[in-house]
Amino acid sequence: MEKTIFQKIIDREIPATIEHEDDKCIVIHDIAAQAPTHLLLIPKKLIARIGEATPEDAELLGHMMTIIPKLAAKLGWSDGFRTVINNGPHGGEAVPHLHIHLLAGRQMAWPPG
Ligand code: DGP
Repeated sequence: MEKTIFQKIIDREIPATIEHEDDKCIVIHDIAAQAPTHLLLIPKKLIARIGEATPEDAELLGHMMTIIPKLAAKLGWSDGFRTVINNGPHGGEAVPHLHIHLLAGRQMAWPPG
C-alpha cells in the first residue's frame, strides 16, 4: 500500500515543521494553515480515520489527547483553541491517516462550514 503523506513525514521522506514528537505520535504545522497556528496531531500507527479506530487504540488515542494541553501551555493558547477531526467524504477528510487539527490564534466561528 502506498504510504500516506503523513507516513512519509513521519519517516522523514518529506519535510515538515515538527512541533512535537514522541514514540507514539508527531505534531506538525499544517501546510495550508487555516489559523495563525494550525497543527496536525498524527499517530505513528496508521489508523485511517477516527471511524476506524478500535478498542486496541484506546491507549494511543488517550495519549494523543494528553499532548493537546501540553501544546496549549507551550504555545500560549490561553484564549482558547479548536480541535477538529475530519472523517470521510462528508467530513472533508483529504488524507486517510488519522489526524487531529489544532487551530489557535483567532476567533473561531460556529457552525463550521
Ligand atoms: P483533512 O482534510 O482533515 O484530511 O486535512 C489534511 C490536512 O493536511 C490539510 O489541512 C492540509 C494538510 N497537508 C496535506 N499535505 C500536507 C503536507 O505535505 N505537509 C503538511 N505539513 N500538511 C499537509
